[in-house]
Amino acid sequence: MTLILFAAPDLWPDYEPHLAPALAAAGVEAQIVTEAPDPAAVDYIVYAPSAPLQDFAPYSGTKAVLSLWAGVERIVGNRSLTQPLCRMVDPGLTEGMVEWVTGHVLRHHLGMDRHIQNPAHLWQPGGPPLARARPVTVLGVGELGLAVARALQALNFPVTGWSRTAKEIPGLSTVHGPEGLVQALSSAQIVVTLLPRTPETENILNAVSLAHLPRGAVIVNPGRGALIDDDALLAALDRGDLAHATLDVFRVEPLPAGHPFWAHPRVTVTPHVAAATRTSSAVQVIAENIRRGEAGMPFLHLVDRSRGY
Ligand code: NDP
Ligand code: OXD
Repeated sequence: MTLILFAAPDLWPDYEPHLAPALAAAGVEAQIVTEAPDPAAVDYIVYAPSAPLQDFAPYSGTKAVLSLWAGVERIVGNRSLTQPLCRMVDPGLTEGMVEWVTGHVLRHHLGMDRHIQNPAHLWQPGGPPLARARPVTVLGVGELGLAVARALQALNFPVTGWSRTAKEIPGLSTVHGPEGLVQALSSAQIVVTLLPRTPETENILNAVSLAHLPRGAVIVNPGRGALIDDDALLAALDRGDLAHATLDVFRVEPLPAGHPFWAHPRVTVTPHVAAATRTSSAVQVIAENIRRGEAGMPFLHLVDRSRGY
């Protein structure tokens, strides 16, 4: 079977030493290539959105496209892509996301900035409440949101999770749908957005929904930039309705120089670094999916085109 990697050229040296052994360990005999003179003979495409490939039609014999990214909004609507599309669910990526979110939530919960940025060397007594008194809402309780919710719960934050469909998750308070969103935001002092970008989630945090948050709430967005209406967010920050927004993802990346987020005193910009796909664990996921494909078993992490994630 032939596998082709379509990604930025600098990713190949990362993947090459790991992919072949992972496939061999999964019992799959593979020829790994970066160029295909006969696209119809390619069995699997490992794909990152940074790759120039946009026309999947010539890959008529391809059994699956395996995304290196968790978020698939840049590829899911591609009409030439008729092959099954699997997104990345990588334990290493999840671990990274848990660390990033926990760090940024703790920064705001503990009020760390007050002491780190203290040029006048003021002695500022008064500590934060315990985490048990700081309700957190996680928008999206899929692979990443649920792991984040569990980590925050382990620190005693009361966590509410919001999803599209109703969920019974032991020990986690969950709500769903539009009414659930109002409920989830109304009590949240910190909101973490881990939703995919779809037509339904675009601008889910807008002037109306943001107004449900208690004054002084904080937003931490490692999901996608388009989940938030930028202007509504800036207005809420300027009024002091929101205390801070920590943003990892943006409508345009890199965030253009001069964008108001860069200089806003209540915004922290991080450059889409919340959680990277980790080569050593991701190749295991790819190999397992190819093993399944070759054995005629259903693929893991299949994207539902109608939902967009
Ligand atoms: P999943 O598909 O596992 O989870 C998505 C969650 O969002 C599910 O709980 C789903 O609900 C919920 N959801 C989707 N649409 C709606 C809606 N309309 N209303 C309410 N809830 C909705 O995705 P992951 O957890 O793996 O990833 C989430 C996102 O994180 C990715 O799509 C990507 O954008 C982002 N990401 C960012 C990274 C970074 O470095 N900044 C790295 C990796 C991912 P339900 O359970 O009902 O289906
Ligand atoms: C992803 C991301 O979706 O890095 O994997 O944002």
